[in-house]
Amino acid sequence: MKKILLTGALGQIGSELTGKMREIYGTDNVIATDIRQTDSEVVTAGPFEILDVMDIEAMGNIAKKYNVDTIIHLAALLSATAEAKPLLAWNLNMGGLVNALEVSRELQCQFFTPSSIGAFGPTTPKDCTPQDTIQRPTTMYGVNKVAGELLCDYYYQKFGVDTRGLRFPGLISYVAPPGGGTTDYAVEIYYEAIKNERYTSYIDRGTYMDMMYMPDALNAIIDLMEANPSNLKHRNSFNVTAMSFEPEQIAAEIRKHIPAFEMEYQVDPVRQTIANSWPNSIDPTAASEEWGFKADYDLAKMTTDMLEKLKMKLG
Ligand code: VAH
Repeated sequence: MKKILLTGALGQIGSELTGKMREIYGTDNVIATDIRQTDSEVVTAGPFEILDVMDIEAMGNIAKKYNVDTIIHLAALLSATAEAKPLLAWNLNMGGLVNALEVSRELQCQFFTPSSIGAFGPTTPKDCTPQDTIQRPTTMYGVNKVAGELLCDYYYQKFGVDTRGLRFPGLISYVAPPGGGTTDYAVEIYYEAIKNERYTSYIDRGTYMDMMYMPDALNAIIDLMEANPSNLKHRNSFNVTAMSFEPEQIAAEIRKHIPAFEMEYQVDPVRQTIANSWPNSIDPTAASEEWGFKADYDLAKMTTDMLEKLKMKLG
């Protein structure tokens, strides 16, 4: 049975991936770590350790203590925060990654870390962006993601570490709010629609970005990590997406449930510039062909579920 260590387990992905992995692999086989502790089920329902991913010795000690064979490295700063604090982002996103890769190499662990559509830049083909194409991002986050993809491929080729990754689009979830991302508007809008029946978007109308509902993201991570390695022509990282939309489209979908919903715009130039540098839509064919990737949620199905779950969560 797998023994899995997650870093950044209290983040947007980790908050849900931890529970799902504990359901599949057994609670005691999934060790959650994060730099802070909360009263979340991630902490209270199974093995949890405080870990600063910049401390390679502490990471190695935890991995050896639980005899892990898989590392899911999620701890990182997202695009908007990284753009505000580029040096911190370089040090944390790259320093944490190389530490996790080194521990994986030493203990012969299977390894996963997410990349992002942020790994593409203004010179990348914007529509149906291919799996293999130009990657000249103009953000620190994008530089981190491209360097991370190359580093993970290097650790596979040079040291035989079974590294795998996914270029995630914007992820939408109702459990843990995202923090510091550019696509966060597509999460905030649902909360504001229920609380105030209105939302002021910091991303301009007409700005298309790839998105995915969290259940599809969790399934993609697990399916990729369980995939037969002999079928993988790529590893770091696979394009995956479920939909591409612009703010007016998600607003129109919400109005099917909340007819009075109103959308306004107060564009944030920093996050708009980041969004403009990313693709309008990416091509997930390689993921589908090599390990059977398939998304279940489109905008309509996601909106129905998000509003239903948030109405319960927000009471
Ligand atoms: C961000 N949610 O906005 C992340 C993600 C594609 C976007 O990488 O930074």
